[in-house]
This record gives sequence, structure tokens and C-alpha cells, in this order.
Amino acid sequence: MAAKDWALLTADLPRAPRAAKEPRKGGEVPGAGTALITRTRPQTRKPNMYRVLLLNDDYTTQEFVVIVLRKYFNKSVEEATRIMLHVHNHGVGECGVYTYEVAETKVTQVMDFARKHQHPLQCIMEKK
Ligand code: TYC
Repeated sequence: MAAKDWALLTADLPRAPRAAKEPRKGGEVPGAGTALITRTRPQTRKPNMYRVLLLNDDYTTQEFVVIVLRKYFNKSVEEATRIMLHVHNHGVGECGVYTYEVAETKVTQVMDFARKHQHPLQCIMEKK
């Protein structure tokens, strides 16, 4: 049968899906090859946040703790002194809240700095 006779004969019939030989050009067959994706999550997710905490001890000097808070947590002398005294009086206090990797880096930096200066200061992180 001639190709144009076949085309006329089958014009009204539902088409079988065409084999994918090459990438389909956009808009070539409206609706074909598309799927409705229902968004189940927002496009951006808020990261888990972690508190970095200092623990009190009887040996680390108050001056050293104020230096740590200024150096690693960008606190003013006044804010650093307030946090240090809070830790001194309550046993634990918050230096800041960060994403996991930033919090982990701060903890490591503070612990290394304290050991280097022979202070037993403890710095930890906890999930908010
Ligand atoms: N308690 C210490 C002292 O009296 C001071 C101190 C404060 C130590 C905070 C640790 O995280 C700390 N010398």
C-alpha cells in the first residue's frame, strides 16, 4: 500500500507511542512525554541548626574564656563577659547557633586553642 493511502486509512486511529529514537523536541507532541510532578517538599529546606556551648570548670581563667568568645564567636568584650559569667554561674552557656559544619569547626578550634594554652575548657555542640 502506498504511504499516503496508509496515512488516510489510519488518520483517525489512536496512535501507538512512538519508539524513542532521538530526544523529542519540546512542544513537538503536546502533552506527550510529560508527567505531573506533585511537589511534596518545599524547594528549600531549612538546615538543622546546632548550639555551640561552653562548659564551666574550676581551672580555666575567666580572661581566657572571654578571649575565646571574642576570637571564635565574634563577641564584644561586654557580650563575651556576660556569656562567660553566665557559664561560670550556671555551668553551661550558649556561644552561638550554626549549621552542622560551622558548629563542628568552632568546637574543634576552641578545643585545640584551649589545649594549646593548657586549659581544661570544654566546648560542645547540641542539635537545636
Ligand atoms: N569558673 C572559671 C573560674 O572561676 C571561669 C570559667 C568560666 C571557666 C566559663 C570556664 O566556660 C567557662 N576561673
